[in-house]
Amino acid sequence: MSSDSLRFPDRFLWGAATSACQIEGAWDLDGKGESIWDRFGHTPGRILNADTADIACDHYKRWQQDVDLMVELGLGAYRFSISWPRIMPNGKKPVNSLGLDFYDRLVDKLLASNIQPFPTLYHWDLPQALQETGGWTNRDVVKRFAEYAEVVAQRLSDRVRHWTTLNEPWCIAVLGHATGDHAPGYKDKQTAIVVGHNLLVAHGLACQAIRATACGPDKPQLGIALIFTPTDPASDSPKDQALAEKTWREDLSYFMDPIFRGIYPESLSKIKSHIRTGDLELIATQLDFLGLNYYSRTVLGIKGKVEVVPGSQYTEMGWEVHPVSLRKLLVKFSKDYHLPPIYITENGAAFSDQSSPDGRILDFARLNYLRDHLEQAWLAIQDGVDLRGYFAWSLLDNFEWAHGYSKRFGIVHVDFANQKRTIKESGRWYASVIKQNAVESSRFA
Ligand code: IFM
Repeated sequence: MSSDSLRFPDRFLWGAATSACQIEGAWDLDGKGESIWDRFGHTPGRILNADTADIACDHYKRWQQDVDLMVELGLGAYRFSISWPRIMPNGKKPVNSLGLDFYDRLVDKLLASNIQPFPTLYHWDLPQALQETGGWTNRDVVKRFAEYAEVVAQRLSDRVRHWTTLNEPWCIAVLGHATGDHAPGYKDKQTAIVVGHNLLVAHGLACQAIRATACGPDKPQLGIALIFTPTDPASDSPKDQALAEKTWREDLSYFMDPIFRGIYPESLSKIKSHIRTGDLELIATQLDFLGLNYYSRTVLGIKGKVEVVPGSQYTEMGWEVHPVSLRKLLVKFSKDYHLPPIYITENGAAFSDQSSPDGRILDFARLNYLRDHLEQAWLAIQDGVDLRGYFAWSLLDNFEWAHGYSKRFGIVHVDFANQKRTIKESGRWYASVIKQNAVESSRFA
């Protein structure tokens, strides 16, 4: 190792992440129920190129080969999500034991391979049957979610220690219910606010259910994964600065304030009429870790217009590559809130990859993205942030929601015509980082 390598703390957890709907396929196999994303994907016009998640990476059938890939990468942890409609096809009991068996086998193989399982209970694939009664807009869903959490914990908590309740409630509320880009495709801001609250109550109840049920040798570690896209001003004019500061404050506090302070920020005053006695205490239930998902920042100019920054690099998603904001976020949160340990539960980039004549996948833009963000994560640790691990998004190229298969985030390439997996150069590089527990500070061209 060279003298200018950035060494991470001992026991730093190196992982990669996926989600059920994005990789599993087998959308109606072994008793799985329909999810809102199955319905969305089968509705013409919702997803680019009329792609669906029906087959995705066929992980439901190829999971053993995928765990072997994780071993080859040297992962210490694997963050995946559990498909609620696979476990409870109608969103409530009875339980589909074949669904539970799938995750049971996966957890066993991960542990046998020295890879810590890091399941997320909800990564957007609500059972369609629950959507028929209002989905996340219907307060009843919170009880259903807690029952589901209990069923999964009963089966897996003897072996699973770290649990994430929800992935990115902001996306579920806003993209699913205000802009309509995601399933179920609602376009109503007020509905999104109600959904955000119901999600948080569901999170709190699920934490209680897991704590009451867990039967492992160690106390379960509970967390939630939140996505943050901080805002910077386009210029140093006082107007731009004030607007960016306001947006930063409102966006970042939307979920952080209720979870870590037990209050909603002023900007969400419309939520007040939906809060029931005990909700805020439930939402602010003590957590064992915070999962932070970071991809990019937003730059706002006159009248709140999103500006493109000259000279900046943008990913295929149109997201600016801005690693410094990751450190800024980590440091700011650690100062502003009383936080448990943090894991970066997602970070990565969509770029179109090149292949070399000898079959290698040359994705140096992704490699540099990961490298530069890890450097900022390392700096945040030097600043005193209690960062315990990092999960690259994503293990595999996969179904990128409304973008279908047009955007590739994987450190492993998937040829969707024949499901062949190839570890990309970024994946090989990441494996060497994991092996050395350190990042070299040189860049790749
Ligand atoms: O693919 C998604 C993931 O499901 C949630 N976080 C952001 C990723 C990239 O868009």
